[in-house]
Amino acid sequence: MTGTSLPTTDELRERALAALSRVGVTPEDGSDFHARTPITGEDLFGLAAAGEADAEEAVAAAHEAFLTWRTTPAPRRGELVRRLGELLREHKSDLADLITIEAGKIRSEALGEVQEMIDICDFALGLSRQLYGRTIASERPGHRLAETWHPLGVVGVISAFNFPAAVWSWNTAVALACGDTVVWKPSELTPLISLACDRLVARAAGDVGAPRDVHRLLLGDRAVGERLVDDPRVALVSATGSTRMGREVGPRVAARFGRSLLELGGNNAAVVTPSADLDLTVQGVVFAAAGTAGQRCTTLRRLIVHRDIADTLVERLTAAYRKLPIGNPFDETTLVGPLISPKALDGMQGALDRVQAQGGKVLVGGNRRLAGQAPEAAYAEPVIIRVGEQNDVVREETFAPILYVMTYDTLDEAIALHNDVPQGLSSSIFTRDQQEAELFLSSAGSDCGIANVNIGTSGAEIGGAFGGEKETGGGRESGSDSWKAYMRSATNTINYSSELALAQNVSFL
Ligand code: UN1
Repeated sequence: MTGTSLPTTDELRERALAALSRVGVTPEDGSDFHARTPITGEDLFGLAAAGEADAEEAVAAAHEAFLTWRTTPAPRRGELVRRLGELLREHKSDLADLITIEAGKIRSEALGEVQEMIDICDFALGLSRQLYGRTIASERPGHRLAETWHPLGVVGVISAFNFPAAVWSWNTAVALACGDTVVWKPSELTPLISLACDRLVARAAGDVGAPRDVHRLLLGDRAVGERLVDDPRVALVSATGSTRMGREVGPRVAARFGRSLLELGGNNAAVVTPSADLDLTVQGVVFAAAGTAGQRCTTLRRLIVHRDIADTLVERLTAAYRKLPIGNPFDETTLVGPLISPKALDGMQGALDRVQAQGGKVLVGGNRRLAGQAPEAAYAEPVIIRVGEQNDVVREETFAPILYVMTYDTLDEAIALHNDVPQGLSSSIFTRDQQEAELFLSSAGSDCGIANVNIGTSGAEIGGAFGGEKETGGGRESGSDSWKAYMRSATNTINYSSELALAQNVSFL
């Protein structure tokens, strides 16, 4: 299937400007960098970038706003995220347009990303009435021991192109409810959706009487991100991106005793056992591996299949891959949109060449598509490739739709293979055998931050904590008690007696 014809860059430019204008943004003309669309691979228009002086000003303003925001009662802070959630609902279609235009996501996934933002606003609103601390039994008579939670400060959010809005919203909605303020440095590849999100927070702040500077946006390059990393007023740096980026950010923030929350690479695998429901497995695998053109950090990249069912499953998967409609992400029938850039396509080709040099066999996919119609764009057929047991390339994350298939004989072997990569974000097992499922979820099973049964590795709900182990960075964002990363706790000992009793029975004076 070749997919439908692509819209022109002019049409996309108009559509982007219309969406921006409905949200309330008039992009400031500039020539520092260009908004671009991977749909045609061409530039949309020039934009002005923030420099280091802007970063300084934004952090100072956000810090000033923090000093009042931290004393605003948390349920009142919740009103800001409630209003933001309302505005996101109102502009769901506009925001999805911008995500499709800039990140190339198909319509349904772009709408899903906005839904994820709406969901986290609902969550953060509830959270604003649930920032609970504990009371602890004191060992001393007439004493109370309590734990209280307090806002942390300015949160620097550094986000990636692939979830240009949802990952920002996980951080921002929770941080704002927690009494923090936010300075955001988005990916240079997705400035327009960032402008729209910033505008909606500003509108929400205006509507509920919160300070404008609870949120500031910095459209800029790496130097701007570095300012956030190094500024001691930025109490928490929450960064999403490559492991290479995290290796720089983590130590730099630690050197000033700041906090960091890192969401780095994923190189996620699924184990398929002989008892698996293959209809469900095929659907789950195709969405997780080929969905979003393989550009989620939760994308399924390694399939570890029991030897007895490998041929049957691979046959069904390759048949499904052959039918994947690739092309215009605005077309309702398209399932695979473009890769973000020609550089991503080169990375994909490079990985395929290396795996094949090590004996890997491409089973389906791998051709470039639509090059005649859009020479600057990067459309590619998702690939399934069978690899031998010894293949180093599978241990690296390539941000493209490549699924490596490996076989196993015993579940212990499958779990060892599964965990034998430096990353540890998401994982799943397809099985109808309860013992197998429980073993996979046990401490002797998957070593990832996310471990699923009978669903793929991607598409997590916001209610759970999101993040991973090992080179994924160890951070947890979004739901559950991830909010604790955005606050500081204090332990309070209150003596309501008239005696001064020392702990541990120490006597003095
Ligand atoms: C990411 O790819 O950076 O679980 C985030 C998922 C989405 C979030 C992915 N809810 O696939």
